[in-house]
Amino acid sequence: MFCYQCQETANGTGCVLKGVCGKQPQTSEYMDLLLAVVRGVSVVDSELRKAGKTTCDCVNDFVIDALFCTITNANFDDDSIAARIEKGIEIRNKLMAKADGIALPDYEELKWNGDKSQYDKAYKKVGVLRTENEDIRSLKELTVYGLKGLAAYYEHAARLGFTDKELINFTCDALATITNPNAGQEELFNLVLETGKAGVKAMAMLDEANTKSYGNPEITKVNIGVGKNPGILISGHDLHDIEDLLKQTEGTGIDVYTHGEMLPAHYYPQLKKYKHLVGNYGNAWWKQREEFSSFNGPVVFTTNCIVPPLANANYKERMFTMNSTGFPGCKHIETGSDGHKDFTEVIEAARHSNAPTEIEHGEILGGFAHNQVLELADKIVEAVKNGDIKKFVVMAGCDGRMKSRNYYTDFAKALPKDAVILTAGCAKYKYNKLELGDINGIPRVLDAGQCNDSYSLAVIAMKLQEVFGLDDINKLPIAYNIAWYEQKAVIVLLALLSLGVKNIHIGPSLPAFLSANVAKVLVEQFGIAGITTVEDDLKIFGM
Ligand code: FSO
Ligand code: SF4
Repeated sequence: MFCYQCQETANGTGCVLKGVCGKQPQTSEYMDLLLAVVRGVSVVDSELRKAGKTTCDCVNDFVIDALFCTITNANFDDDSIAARIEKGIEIRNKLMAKADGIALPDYEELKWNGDKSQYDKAYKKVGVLRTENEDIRSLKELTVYGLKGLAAYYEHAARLGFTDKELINFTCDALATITNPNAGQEELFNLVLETGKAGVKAMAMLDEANTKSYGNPEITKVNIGVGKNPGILISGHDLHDIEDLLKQTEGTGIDVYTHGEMLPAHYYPQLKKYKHLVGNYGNAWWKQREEFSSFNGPVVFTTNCIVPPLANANYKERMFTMNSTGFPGCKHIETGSDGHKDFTEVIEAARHSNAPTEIEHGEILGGFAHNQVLELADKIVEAVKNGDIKKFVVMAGCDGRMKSRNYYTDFAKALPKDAVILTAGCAKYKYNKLELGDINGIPRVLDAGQCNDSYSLAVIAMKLQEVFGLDDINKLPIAYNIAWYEQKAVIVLLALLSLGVKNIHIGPSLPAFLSANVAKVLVEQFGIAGITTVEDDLKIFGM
């Protein structure tokens, strides 16, 4: 196996024996094959469209789901990945039959017949290392990781009825380009930037889907303690799933708690109205082994990030996966033909569970997505004009288990009192329980929501640019100190670059998949940088 798609990759270079995330070599190899099949489907889809022929709607869901299921910590279930490979081969062959008369390129991705007995040989030709030139490999992988993030956001929006065929076509065309062994550096670099633009579109679509379905997020205090009823813990990013769960648990005497990235569900009027959505239990994804043990009730994963439970984990039996996620031995809840899920089994498991064990007490504040912040715009602009707020620091992105991430807690604590943190994603758990106070009633940590709500932060920045009459978004008093872990953070980064944001610092380490030359171009063109020490970085950011 070879995988270097996430921040925790072994030795900062690549996982080769087993994933630090727990991914087994065979799972990694199946994923390489699945990605090759997705590329094959995309090449034919792209060629058919170029020739003015119709393709097949089956491409849409297949490509999105397959990309999503290869994101870090989403799926550890080889059988479910193998099933996707088989489905993809069928789709590719169906498309190839339609391409009769079109000269298709001579790619490995169009030749493999999907023979399961050949998996262990076939993956070698199509994995990440198939591209020898490390700069070309870097640009291709940067594109595909961005597309994985895009696919995740697309899927959530699609489940709420929002789709965009242009985004699907872009995804397939981009995958077709990276399939070409002769694609050049310039073409691929432009593709990376185009992927960022498509990312903005996908994030805007998800923002529209979430807010049209559940209302605009509003300032909300979220309980972090527990009640006396048994509970169901729901993690991940899919708001459609939590709505289904809230509807089905209403009046049952079972409470619903959010975990990790599901915390922002509390900010939406049409979700917070459910009285039995009682709180957020625990922290970011990587603390789940302890927190799921003490939660006592069933846990449902709507998306990544799954940490493989230890062999003696007391919660494996009560762990359920959904959508693109999977874990061997865990129950997978399918989406029904009406687009909804049936949580009967989860509810039944909750009935036989004890109430959660309290691990902390109090409240956290959030709900500062663009609409809410723009309602406070006058107050914010006044505070900036009179010097009470001197700097905004975007600290969006991911949390993770590496000790080096304590930097972000220290950085938040060390910020001058006239700085405000704008956050989104699970990175916030590094500082959202600190008492950082407020400036003229404006909290010093403004949480917009999930990682996709980084879009909200961009909207806020563009609004401030307009209010202050600036010709360049980079003239705003905003610093970007972003933490990354997996591929959704990649599309967030590419999206910010495509909006013209410069001098973004990313940590706790730079991606292993950026070759020295690609990193150099990003530094020269966009001012991308890593992190150093809290003290030095504060100086670099002019604080
Ligand atoms: Fe965190 Fe996991 Fe949202 Fe990621 S939960 S790490 S960036 O999936 O997607 O922020
Ligand atoms: Fe390693 Fe990250 Fe890939 Fe897992 S996702 S195998 S930790 S690089």
